[in-house]
Amino acid sequence: MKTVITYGTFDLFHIGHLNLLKRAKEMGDYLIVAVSSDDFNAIKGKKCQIPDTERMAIVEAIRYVDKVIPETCWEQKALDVEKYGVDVFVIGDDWKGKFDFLKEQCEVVYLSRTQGISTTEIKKQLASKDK
Ligand code: C2G
Repeated sequence: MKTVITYGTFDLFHIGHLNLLKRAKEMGDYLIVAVSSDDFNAIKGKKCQIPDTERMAIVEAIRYVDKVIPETCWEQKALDVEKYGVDVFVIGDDWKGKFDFLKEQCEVVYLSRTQGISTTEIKKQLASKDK
């Protein structure tokens, strides 16, 4: 069994997130998704609209996803790769190069992002409609 892992906030879930998870699953047989906790997002400087419990439940309900774990710190990736016997680490290419240190433990793949959609953009559009 080929295990794939990816990490993300998945706030205001959208097609860019879904495309990433679909393509990540296509790289193996078992997909683990680490969803950033609210506390960790505060460290990342990201303010979420949707609380971590709900973001995890939404990701868990997606057919491509086999297991959801919390992402609580930057350092957990190397430990997760060992703990879950991960073969492939996947993330969007906005992070290109940032996780190359994992290449000692597993394959590292940066997938192209879906153009024209982002949580930040969704928030901006909603905010401008309120004006
Ligand atoms: N994504 C994408 N296309 C978009 C938007 C997002 O492919 N239009 C991808 C991102 O590249 C990422 C995943 O969807 O791989 C989740 O995106 P975010 O929720 O924005 O994740 P982020 O906050 O960047 O968290 O430790 C890593 C971080 O937790 C990643």
